[in-house]
Amino acid sequence: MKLFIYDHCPYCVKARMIFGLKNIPFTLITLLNDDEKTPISMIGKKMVPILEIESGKFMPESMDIVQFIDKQSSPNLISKEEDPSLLQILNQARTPYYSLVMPRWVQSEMEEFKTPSSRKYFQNKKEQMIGPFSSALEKTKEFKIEILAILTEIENKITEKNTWYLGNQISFNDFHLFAFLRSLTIVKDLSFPFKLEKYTKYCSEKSQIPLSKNISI
Ligand SMILES: N[C@@H](CCC(=O)N[C@@H](CS)C(=O)NCC(=O)O)C(=O)O
Repeated sequence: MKLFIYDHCPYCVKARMIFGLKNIPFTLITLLNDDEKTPISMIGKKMVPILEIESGKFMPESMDIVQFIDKQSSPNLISKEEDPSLLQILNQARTPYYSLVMPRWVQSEMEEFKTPSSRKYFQNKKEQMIGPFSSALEKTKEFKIEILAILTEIENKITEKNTWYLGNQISFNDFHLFAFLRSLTIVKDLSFPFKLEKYTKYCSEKSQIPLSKNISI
């Protein structure tokens, strides 16, 4: 099976996680960010992740991919349980989160940004969402303070002896939370609270997804 992704994409992290957790071999293909033709030819729109189940048979939507792959082999690992209060926190974090990560993603060495046109495409598109990247970078200090308050709120919801968000059972919560945390690992000098730091490293190891490299801004 082939999984088409962007390295920065948190939804792609969710889809990648299930392969690593279940140790299922797959081919990871990173598309250029300005390649509209390939995803549109597969699923009719420009969106990743896309799973190619077999030649010419495609599946979009991260959590559908997670459930599909989980069902392919026993044991089925994933509980569909979602904590509404966690989802609410992650949703409320959108402005500081995107403002911190987007201007950094585009300056990173991630494969989807290896051409000038792919970087330009991303910046044009996402500046319509969050405003000029230069302004977001100037407000780094304020956004870090906001995101640290959010991380502390999440820190207070997890218990040190638990492996996963809900305890010993991995659930949808872990996909949403690790995808969010992994993105933030690109931000220089943003230290996570103790339990979250441990949790992030654990998820990275179990799902075989490296954390992002800090970039120097
Ligand atoms: N609901 C979809 C959302 C996927 C999504 O929004 N992917 C983003 C990348 S993070 C995308 O492909 N956006 C189009 C673009 O960046 O041009 C899922 O869960 O897979």
